[in-house]
Amino acid sequence: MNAITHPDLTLSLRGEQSEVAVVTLNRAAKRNALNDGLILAIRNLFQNLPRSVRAAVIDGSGEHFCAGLDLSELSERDAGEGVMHSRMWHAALECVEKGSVPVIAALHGAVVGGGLELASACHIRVADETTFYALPEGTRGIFVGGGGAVRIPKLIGAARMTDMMFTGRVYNAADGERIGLAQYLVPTGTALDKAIELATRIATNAPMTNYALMHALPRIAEQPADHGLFTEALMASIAQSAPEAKERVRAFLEGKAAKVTKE
Ligand code: 1HE
Repeated sequence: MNAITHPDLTLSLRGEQSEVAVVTLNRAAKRNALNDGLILAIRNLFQNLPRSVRAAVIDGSGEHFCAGLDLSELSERDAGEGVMHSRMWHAALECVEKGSVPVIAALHGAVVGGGLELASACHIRVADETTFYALPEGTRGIFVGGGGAVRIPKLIGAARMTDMMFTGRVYNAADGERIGLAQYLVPTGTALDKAIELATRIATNAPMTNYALMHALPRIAEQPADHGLFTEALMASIAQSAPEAKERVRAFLEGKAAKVTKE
């Protein structure tokens, strides 16, 4: 075990240049419920990914991706500690969403509560047919605290999230993809392979393009249109002036780069 791993959070490097990190929640006996140690380990790992890594995948061991907050720790906290706890989750998931590399969630089984909050901090979600989504916080007398109130409405709209929390509604894999909880729906048992395939492809992009997608696009989307258009112009200019961008465009003009083709 090196300094960035934890008994419940394993890291394996894939690809010819170790460019893809596969991060696995490894607490299957508790359905990968996220206790404080695991949340701090996620933060530490995403802050300290090896330099070779250009894209990452998060998956869960066992039958489920993640059962959310470890409820056995909840009763120990008073109100002030609850605020600090939620802020700890925010800091950790911020390291996933606005860290150094794009992150893909490979989903199966339960993606519930804080598990959905973790998945929604990733840039792409790939779900297999066993996946189901819920926010049981509503029926457990609590509220989301891991950034879900900010990120989940951006995926599915506030109305659907409100319904999920009011009623305990569970979305299956097909409906989850239809409403935007996942961008890909794949056969049972293949989410990790698909996520690694996507990560491997994303790792070949120009780093400045990936950086712009992770750090500029979400901010532009929250800016007033006039500010967003201005930020877009700055970001576009920075990205296209990188030597790698010029090489890629030249390769296309010389007939050496792939065309866009129908699937
Ligand atoms: C847990 C947790 C957990 C399982 N905290 N221990 N999340 C929830 O409300 C979801 C609660 N979990 C479930 O509904 C189910 O466990 C699952 C649908 C995810 C899986 O069902 P199943 O039948 O495969 O497993 P199980 O038998 O329910 O659970 C196996 C063990 O994991 C069992 O412990 P054991 O010692 O009796 O074997 C469970 O107690 C344990 N376990 N889930 C603690 N969540 C930042 S705020 C976020 C707020 C939230 O995320 S609230 C939503 C919490």
